[in-house]
Amino acid sequence: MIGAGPSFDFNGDGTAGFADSVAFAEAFGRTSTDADFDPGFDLDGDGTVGLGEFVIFAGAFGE
Ligand SMILES: [Ca+2]
Ligand SMILES: [Ca+2]
Repeated sequence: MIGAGPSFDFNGDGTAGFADSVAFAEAFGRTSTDADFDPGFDLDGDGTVGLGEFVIFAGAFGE
């Protein structure tokens, strides 16, 4: 369960789980200037996929 926080269900299977963590790991470190940047991973909207998302993800994972 993710609760009221941002959704980490990147693959749409209804839970935040291992497959989502893999997708996040692949996106981690990208910025809005990268061609393969996916804003769907930028949960805090700062233009990068980084520490802000990691903190949110760590809190959401497995709940
Ligand atoms: Ca999922
Ligand atoms: Ca971010």
